[in-house]
Amino acid sequence: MDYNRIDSISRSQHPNKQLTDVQYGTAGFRAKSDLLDHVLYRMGILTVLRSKQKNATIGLMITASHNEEPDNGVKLVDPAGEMLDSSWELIATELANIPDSELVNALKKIIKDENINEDSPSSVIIGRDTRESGWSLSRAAIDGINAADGIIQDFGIITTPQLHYLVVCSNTNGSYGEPTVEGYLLKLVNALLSIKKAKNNDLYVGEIYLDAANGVGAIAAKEFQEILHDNLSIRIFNDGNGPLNHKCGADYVKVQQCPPINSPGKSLTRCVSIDGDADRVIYYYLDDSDKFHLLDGDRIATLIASYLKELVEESELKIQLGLVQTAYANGASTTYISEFLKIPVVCTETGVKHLHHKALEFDVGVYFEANGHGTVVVKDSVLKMIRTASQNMNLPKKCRTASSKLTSLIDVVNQTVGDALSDMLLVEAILYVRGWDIVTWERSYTDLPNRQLKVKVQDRNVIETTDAARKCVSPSGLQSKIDELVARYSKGRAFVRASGTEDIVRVYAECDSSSEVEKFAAEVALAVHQLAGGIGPEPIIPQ
Ligand code: G16
Repeated sequence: MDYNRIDSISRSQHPNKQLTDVQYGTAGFRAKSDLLDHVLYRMGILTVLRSKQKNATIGLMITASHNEEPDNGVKLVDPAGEMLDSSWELIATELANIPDSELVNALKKIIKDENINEDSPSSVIIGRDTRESGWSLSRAAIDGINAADGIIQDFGIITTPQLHYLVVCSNTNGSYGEPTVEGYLLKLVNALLSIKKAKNNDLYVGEIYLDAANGVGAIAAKEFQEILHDNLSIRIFNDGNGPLNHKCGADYVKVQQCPPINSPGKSLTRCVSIDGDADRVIYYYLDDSDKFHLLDGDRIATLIASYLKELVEESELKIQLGLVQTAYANGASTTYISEFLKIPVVCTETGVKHLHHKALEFDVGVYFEANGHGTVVVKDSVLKMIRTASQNMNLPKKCRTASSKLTSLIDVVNQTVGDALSDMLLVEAILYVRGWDIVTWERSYTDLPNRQLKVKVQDRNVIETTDAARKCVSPSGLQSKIDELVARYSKGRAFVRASGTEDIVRVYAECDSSSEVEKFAAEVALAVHQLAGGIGPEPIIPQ
């Protein structure tokens, strides 16, 4: 590599002004966009090194996902479509923060420590969401990739899950799918249409209203609609004419527990909200009395897992099914999964990178965060077994048919990462085959009332947790205060953790009383404010 060139471009065009340190968090770097130029240049170089080390294509996605427009960020994607390995997250953080004068030596050290052959080829796929700052940040990443002599495929504005799909297709010689956006759209739509033969079925009506968070998902949803024709009508709103993720999108609807701006007022309409880069999805509707009902990631996970379980049993194949959640999962969903569905369920830390890896331990692993981020992963050997069984004429017809239905269902899934639009098509497929409307779907269990709050503190890193974020070990005294509050509420549960995508501490509380849950959450938030260096006004406890 030409280190002089790397150094001179760094100093002249993408200097580290050392305004503030950035960290590779829950899903990459995320900060105000004007702090990120040098980070993107350096991540461009780092992806080239990672590509040389893995001898495979690496992905670089410029997005701040659910955050509002002034933020931006970057997620790096490893060869199998998974998030960057955690050991490289540390390398990335160090590289992003060092002064310009140390850049070349830091790169040489990475090459030595990681045993990278500088002469290996390298290839990087890049994409960005619709944020205005995305274009110049993508130029910075491209400068970094070029400076390190990497080969670039720039797909411009695409969704995060499309980028993950493209990386996997490139690394599997097309066996997962064609490495183009069109290949992605056709793969998912064809799989859906092999299941869904008509627009309506019993209570199921093939029409949904989609809140696209004014983000890139609106573009992808329009492309889906063009090839879905009238098999599914997607009525898109918040399609890019308003501010990104502002009073709309999956995160807003989930956390505020209310419809997004511009939502149709019609009762019992099946509505879907996705986030700014289209990797999260939740459903909601208003009932006859205009009461808001949320069907979040837990609900989507249970719908998918219960249908998969039914098909696995019918196929008589020996397949171990499992479900992965985080501490944010509603307690009622976890009880329903373990006691009614009788599917093994495990809890991991927040962040799809944690859930994805845990899900890979099952033959078929369904993972979902309550915020709507999730997918299904299937072991290659298991997929092969299912496909073979679907064509084995020696098996009873019932078993063959179930295997064949399993194959089609798995094809609707973007296994590479949580994908709002693929998940939405999967939900639509299951509701269709079951002949369910959204009310029937919701009947499976009743959520415990819950509330999430954000607390601003001087330094969110003072919050340290263990046990998949369910216990707080620092600052001292905070967990015992939380335990004391939890004990006051029937079916009470609460935890706090530092966000890895926003400069805040998150608070979650649930209990069996909707009239008390706001008070409960505010009390926990107040404890954080008092014991963890809160700034700004103290949370107000409702009377
Ligand atoms: C990212 C991660 C998710 C995580 C979310 C919130 O989502 O991919 O796994 O749940 O951040 O993380 P935190 O609570 O640490 O802020 P997205 O959609 O913003 O990329």
